[in-house]
Amino acid sequence: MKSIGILGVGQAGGNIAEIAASMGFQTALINTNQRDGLVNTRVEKKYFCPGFNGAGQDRSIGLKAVNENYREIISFVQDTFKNIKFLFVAFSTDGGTGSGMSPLLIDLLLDNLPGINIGAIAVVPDRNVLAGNRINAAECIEQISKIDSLSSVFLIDNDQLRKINPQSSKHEIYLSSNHQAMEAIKNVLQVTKKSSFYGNFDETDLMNILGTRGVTIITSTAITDAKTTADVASKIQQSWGSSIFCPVESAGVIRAGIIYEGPENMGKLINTPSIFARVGEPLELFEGTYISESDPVITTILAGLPYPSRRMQALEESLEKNKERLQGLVKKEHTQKYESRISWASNLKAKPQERKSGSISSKLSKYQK
Ligand SMILES: Nc1nc2c(ncn2[C@@H]2O[C@H](COP(=O)(O)OP(=O)(O)OP(=O)(O)O)[C@@H](O)[C@H]2O)c(=O)[nH]1
Ligand SMILES: [Mg+2]
Repeated sequence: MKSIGILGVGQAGGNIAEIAASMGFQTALINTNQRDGLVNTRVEKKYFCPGFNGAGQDRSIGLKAVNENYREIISFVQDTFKNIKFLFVAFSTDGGTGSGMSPLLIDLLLDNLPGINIGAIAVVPDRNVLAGNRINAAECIEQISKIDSLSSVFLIDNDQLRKINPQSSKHEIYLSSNHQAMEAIKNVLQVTKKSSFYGNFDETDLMNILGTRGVTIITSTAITDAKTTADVASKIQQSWGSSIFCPVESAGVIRAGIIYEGPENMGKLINTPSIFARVGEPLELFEGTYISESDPVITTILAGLPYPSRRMQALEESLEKNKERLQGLVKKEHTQKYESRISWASNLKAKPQERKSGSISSKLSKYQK
């Protein structure tokens, strides 16, 4: 895991870095809030922006934190990660710290980490988040998508688990999504360490794929029950829609990897044209075949995909639908006041008695019989 580093920004980023640290990746985290970052005990290197106490879902505060501390942050990242080939910046798109800091931070790191590819692991929120979070996510993803030299962007879709488990707690969803996403990256990196008689998928192949600009996904599927090449292709295509990443929506894969692990006979059912029929054949394909007696599993990596516009539309739709109401809420914030209908009644309120001081002799004579 030494060649890939994970830099978490904000709470979600720190949690992803925590899992990555337990898997042996080099990790670090940045936050505007010490209390959030301190819980990620497995991440050894931490930078807390001085003078901040969280960003309270305000992206402009995250941005300010980078503006005020970018020199220290860049040196922190340069000093922390040693001999890595790839750095992933991990963050959620709908909070304030990670979402506000990461686009500018990534852009600055691209100029200051020569020879290291930079990618992103960005969390897209689930269906239950409110308008403010949706606005943050849309703004952040737009900014990320416009960064010129940025390599693979993995979009962790919290809604993928929410869909299947509407009753799950946030904590369960977060933990499981973080785990599945890092597990996917760890697995392909581990494959590059194996050797095969039939075709290796090596680290250069992986770095080639991950170095592609655009959205990347990694998915695995067991093909134990498959009988034909069409069965295998359909299993793989299903995995592109049901992984932890935003489902693949449209054609346009630029670089791809196909890794087969399992018995030799099942490997024969892999037919590249039918696998890519839906998304178009990539410019380059890197393959690996690892024969073993374990259950047959196919892992695919698709890179250079377009941003998922339907998924983003689902996120933005509820804002569009509620445009007037939301604009009304904002206006109301600054104009609203309460007028009491019983202001006349204030006069009824008891007034403190005034104590009039009289002379002693007049009081004495008042009681005289
Ligand atoms: N997958 C995943 N999503 C998370 C996790 N933690 C938070 N989220 C998502 O991130 C959003 C909240 O963002 P945070 O990462 O807590 O925000 P932050 O970057 O710390 O920014 P502020 O708290 O506003 O300072 C939630 O609505 C979720 O969508 C996590 O560990 N895993
Ligand atoms: Mg936070």
